[in-house]
Amino acid sequence: MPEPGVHIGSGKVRELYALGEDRLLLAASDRISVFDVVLPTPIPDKGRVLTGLSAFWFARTQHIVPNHLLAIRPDGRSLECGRLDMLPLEFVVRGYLAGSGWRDYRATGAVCGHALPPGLLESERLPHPLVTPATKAATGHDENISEADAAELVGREQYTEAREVALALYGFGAAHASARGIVLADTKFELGADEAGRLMLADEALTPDSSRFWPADSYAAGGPQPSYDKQFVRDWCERTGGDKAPPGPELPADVVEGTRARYAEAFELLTGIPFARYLDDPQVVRAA
Ligand code: PZK
Repeated sequence: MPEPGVHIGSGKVRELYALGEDRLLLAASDRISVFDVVLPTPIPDKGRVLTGLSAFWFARTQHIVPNHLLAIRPDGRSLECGRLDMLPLEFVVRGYLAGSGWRDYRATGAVCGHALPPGLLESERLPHPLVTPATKAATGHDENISEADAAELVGREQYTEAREVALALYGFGAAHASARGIVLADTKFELGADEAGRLMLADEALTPDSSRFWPADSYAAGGPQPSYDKQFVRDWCERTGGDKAPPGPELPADVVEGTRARYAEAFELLTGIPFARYLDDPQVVRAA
């Protein structure tokens, strides 16, 4: 096994290691978070699904923006990446009215300062996708900011380029997903600059952990939509009660298996590649 490198960061379900000066290792665990709480029961191969999907999208969006991916490790759950100067922003792109966007709209008639027509329904498709940037809070939750403030934070020119990239990536991902029976409701991107100052896509991209995926066949505006990947877990948590406070509940085997199957199915629908082939050889997602 190669050097894991020096541990330099933890996300809720991922770890970040330094590989020398200018490379990083992004490792995705099998942990799952529901209602913002990481559960004690892992979903086997979830980290591989997310890593494989990210690598799939990185390989297919290079015409929109270059990215930090250097290599997929043979374990299928970790990516070697170029170290970038990260923009201190998350680029959230919303194509549908869901989550905090819906709550914001119901309260104010706008989403993060973007005024919208009256009478839109929960989960309705927006007239056009919106970019709603957020600052990455060191601890706790990300804070939505206006596009004007985001532009001030990173400079107007860099902001304008990054928001166009985010919209193009969303458009590409949403069209690809839609042709395969999945609605990409919204997603978030993280971008950085390489040593030459070129904008690069980083982090994970267009995965279930960074996006809202809905099954297209049951989509109907006018209420909340089931999550493609986490709905079994959410339903079970709701049924068995609990206060959504940490530590979350242990999951029963049938919920684990059902959820694992949903992740594998999302991988197969989006990539067109049998998940077993990815497990056998993770490099299969890199071929165009
Ligand atoms: C970077 N994160 C977030 C993700 C964590 C933390 N290519 C890059 N260059 C420099 N920094 C980062 C990246 C990327 N990607 C990403 N923090 C820094 C993050 C996963 C796990 F602990």
